[in-house]
Formats: sequence, C-alpha cells, structure tokens
Amino acid sequence: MLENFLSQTREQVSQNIKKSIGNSNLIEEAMSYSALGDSKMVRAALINASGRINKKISDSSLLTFSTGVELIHTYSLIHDDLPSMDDDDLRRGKDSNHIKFGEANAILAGDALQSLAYEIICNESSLEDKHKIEGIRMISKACGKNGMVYGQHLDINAETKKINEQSIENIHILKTGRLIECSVMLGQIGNEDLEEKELMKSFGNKIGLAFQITDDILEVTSSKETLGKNINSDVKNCKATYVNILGLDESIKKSKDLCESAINELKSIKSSEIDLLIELAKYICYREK
Ligand code: GRG
Repeated sequence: MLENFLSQTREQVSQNIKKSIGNSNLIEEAMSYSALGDSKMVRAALINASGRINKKISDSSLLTFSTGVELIHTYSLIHDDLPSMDDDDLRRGKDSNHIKFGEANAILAGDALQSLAYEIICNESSLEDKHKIEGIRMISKACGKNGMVYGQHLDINAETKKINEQSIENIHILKTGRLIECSVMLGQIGNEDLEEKELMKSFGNKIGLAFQITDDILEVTSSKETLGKNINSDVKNCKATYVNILGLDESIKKSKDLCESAINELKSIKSSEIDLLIELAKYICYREK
C-alpha cells in the first residue's frame, strides 16, 4: 500500500514541478535540476495522506501544496549545500546545485524555488482565498526567522560547541520538524474538527523530530551510495547531532519512542484513512535512506 502511494505521489508532484518551473532559461534549468532530483518526497506524501483524513480539501489543492512544499524543501537543500553553509558537493546522488551551476546561480535558483512555491498556491483555483492565506501563512512561519531558517542559524552556531539534549532537540524541531509538521497541517486546511486537528499537529510535531533523529542515525549507519549525499558531512562540519550527544542506541530508542507515540496519537482519530499515515510514520522512523 505505502509503496504504491509513495510512487504515485512522487510521479504526480514531479510532473507538476516540471510544468510549474518550465525550461526557458538557465535559472529554470538549475531549479529543475535539483527539484526533479531523486527525492523521497516525504513532505508531499504527508500532505496527501493527511488530506485523505480531511474531507474538505480537493485533490488539486493537495497537489499544489505538495508541490509548493517540495519546492521550498529543495531550496533549503540547495542553500544548505553552499560553501558558506555545509559545503557539500553531493545531493540526491549527483553534483550539488552550486557545483553544477556555480554559486551565484545556485543561490538564485533556491530563491526562485521559494517564490514559485507561493506563486503556485496563489494560482490554485480550487482553494478559497482564506485557505490560500492560511496555507501561505503556515509555510512562511514554518520556514522563516522563527522556524527553519532560525534552526539553520542555531545549527551553524552550535558547530564545535558542546550542547545538551534540549538544545539539539530545539535545533532539530526548528530546522527540520517545523516544515514536516506544517506539511501534515496543510492537509488539514478546511477541516472544522479542532480536536482532530490538534491530534494531527501533535503527530506532525513528533514525526518531524523523529525524521531528523533518523537522519542523524543514517549519517553513521548508512553509506554515501545509499543516501546520495556525503556521510561525513556532520563530522567535517563538527555538527552537533543526536548520535554524538546521546549515542547511537539512545538515538534509535528516541526515534522509535517518538514514532510509537505519534502513532498512538493518530489512533484516537475515527477514520479508516489513518492507516496510510501510520505506515508513513513507520517509514520515516525506520527508513534506510
Ligand atoms: C536561507 C540562506 C538560507 C539558507 C537556508 C534553512 C536552510 C538553509 C536549510 C534547511 C536546513 C536543512 C537542510 C535541514 C535538513 C533537513 C533534512 C534532513 C533534509 C533531507 O531531507 P530528505 O531526506 O531529502 O527528505 P530528499 O532528498 O529525500 O527530499
């Protein structure tokens, strides 16, 4: 069930990314190069699966939000790889954007991916204006100065410093967790059952943190070939990670506990559609890449 759902989501979102970006200049080429790379598209899958529980959102709106979030996620990866950030030359199994197109074009491609995400949401005809604004507000808050960007700042600042579990948790929640939680909640736009939305938010918060802990775990247990990115990046940049603060076994336990707790949260929701989200939560926490 999950494999079919994931490949269908990836196919639809990739087609929409291709159509939205176009192919008429070098910046569009640089945007497509990264956005159509080999991504798991976990965030798009979460939006789609969350939307199946919410009867009030159209398939077309779900596809637009999924595409927008994947464009923003790709921008963050392009910028994260820049020499002034993590300085990585490999992403999604190929040269990083700045290696292929040069640093200035990579910055511009990232910027343009971010703007395009908001543009396609504004153009989505099946969304009421109030729901477009709600979605744009949620994404900009998750990604901006008190979300992903600030998490990235704290992450860079923590390099070579000794930090505790609470600090690394805060960095992970901001840098990675907020956009994942936001993805779950974008699928809930229009849902009037506030109790259900609270449960979904808590689910998103937990799997968002678990996603980044699993990322830290894979950095030491997996390979460059499997992940399609360099595995010594955290060591090279003296990054604080869950594994170097808590150890590998404790990190695995933490991710597993978060996954179980997130799934228990979902089980209070009376919908036959929760099974897909449960499968996705397990995939996020026990994935191999
Ligand atoms: C604003 C200049 C500027 C830079 C922004 C905010 C930022 C830089 C970077 C975001 C931080 C970041 C890259 C977090 C890492 C999150 C993470 C684990 C990414 C990998 O996600 P996957 O595994 O990737 O979902 P795929 O390739 O499968 O989509």
